[in-house]
Amino acid sequence: MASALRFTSPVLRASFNASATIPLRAAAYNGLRTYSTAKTKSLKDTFADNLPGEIEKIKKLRKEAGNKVVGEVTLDQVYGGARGIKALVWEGSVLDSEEGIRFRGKTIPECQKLLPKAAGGEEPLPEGLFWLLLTGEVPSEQQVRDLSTEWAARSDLPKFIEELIDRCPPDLHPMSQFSLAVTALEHESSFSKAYAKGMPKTQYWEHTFEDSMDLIAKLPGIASKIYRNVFKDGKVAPVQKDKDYGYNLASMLGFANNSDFVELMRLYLTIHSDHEGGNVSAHTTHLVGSALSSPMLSLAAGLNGLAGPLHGLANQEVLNWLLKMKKAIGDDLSDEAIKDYLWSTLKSGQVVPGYGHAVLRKTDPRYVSQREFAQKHLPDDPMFKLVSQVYKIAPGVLTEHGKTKNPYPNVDAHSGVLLQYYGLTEQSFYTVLFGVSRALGVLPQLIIDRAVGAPIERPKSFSTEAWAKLTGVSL
Ligand code: CMX
Repeated sequence: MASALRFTSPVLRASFNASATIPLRAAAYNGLRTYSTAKTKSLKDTFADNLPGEIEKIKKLRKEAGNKVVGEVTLDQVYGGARGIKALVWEGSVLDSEEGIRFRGKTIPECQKLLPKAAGGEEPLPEGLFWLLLTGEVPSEQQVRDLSTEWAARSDLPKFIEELIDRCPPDLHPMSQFSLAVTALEHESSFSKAYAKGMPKTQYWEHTFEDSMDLIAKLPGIASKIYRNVFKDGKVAPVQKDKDYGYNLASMLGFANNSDFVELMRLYLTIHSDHEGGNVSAHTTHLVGSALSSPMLSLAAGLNGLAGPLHGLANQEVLNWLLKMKKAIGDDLSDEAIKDYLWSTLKSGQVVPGYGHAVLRKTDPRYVSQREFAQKHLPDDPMFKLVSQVYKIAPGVLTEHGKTKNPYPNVDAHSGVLLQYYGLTEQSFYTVLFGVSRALGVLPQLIIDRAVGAPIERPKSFSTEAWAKLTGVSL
């Protein structure tokens, strides 16, 4: 494996060679010998080869512009959830308020076109998106196939993780079970073991890479074990080593016989992955990771944030809300009936789930891609018709309500309806699927953070008294 590398930096070369002798990592490679014989360049080699150039870019930028002022901060921003404060570096994606997300400069439709697909499939494979996020390059079909094989090969769950999930009470929310299992995977962390042995900083990224790959590989098994335990017979189908990540997730959940659901999983995992660095799950993973907590502990922290109803849990809330609406209005999908229900939600002091966004000021392109999927695969589904009617009416009602800065739907407004159509009707599980995908977005940045030596994060805080003094206000 090492002979295939072309490190230009002596530091990296030394780092790679030294870490190749670490038993845990060597064991990982022993189990993955097939990849070293692949004709195409591996993801790790691609990242390693690009790294010196990326580090140089950051050095140049900081040398030439380190003192430049990039914005100002108002007191309202400080008290308003740090909204819009430019304070983070996130390489994988940038969110534009009007246009939506771009992954390494590419829109969702561009990714749908450019990223490799499964044989016979039309949706992008999430493996390709992960590659793009980590390296900035669109992988070849073979590279994506190799990554599918690698993730399948790393997917076995330690027995104690399965037992841990088995011991959870079925009414412990699936997101708590998910976070618990990811935290417990710390036991397997290559990063933590190497750190305890005194690894040098130059090796941080490689162990973070290995942990991230293991973690991603194991998430479908963990998610499926939770799903099958809580809602089905507890039995999980084995991973098929020659299949892609989305297929295996669908299969382990128990939906492999529906090729449209498999396609939905591929799309779902791709579009929910990354949404720049400031959202709660991404920022939390990055923040906790900045303390050099392992990828397992960092991701678990991010998942706990994703489990909040204003963030990822909104996908469960949306379907609950839609079902309640359906019960209340029956088959009457008239504009008036929808409008009345929206107002009743708002007047009872609740938010309309799936609508609004901290950054976006237009319909979320992740909503649009799911809508297009529905138009293609389930145009006559009554719940899709309801979602479409809400899309027609809600922006007007929310505008009239006058509070939200963005009256348009976000990603969570659509996903539940697609899942329930294929029989995945258990809403409390939906955020777990979001979490599997989110790992594909936040872990590349954690690898990058460790590779470029990002420091521990530590913004400044003041008490209200001190802010008042700073702004010349007497309280
Ligand atoms: N329904 C009713 N009121 C809403 C609203 C909605 N969908 N969205 C925002 N508002 C309200 C806010 O609660 C806030 O009210 P107060 O002034 O009384 O506190 C006001 O409008 C201003 O909020 P904002 O600046 O437009 O939005 P924020 O950046 O503060 O919050 C978000 C963004 C997503 C939390 C908010 O729009 C919301 O609660 N939406 C519903 C929940 C949801 O769909 N979350 C998922 C987001 C996507 C994701 O992370 O997965």
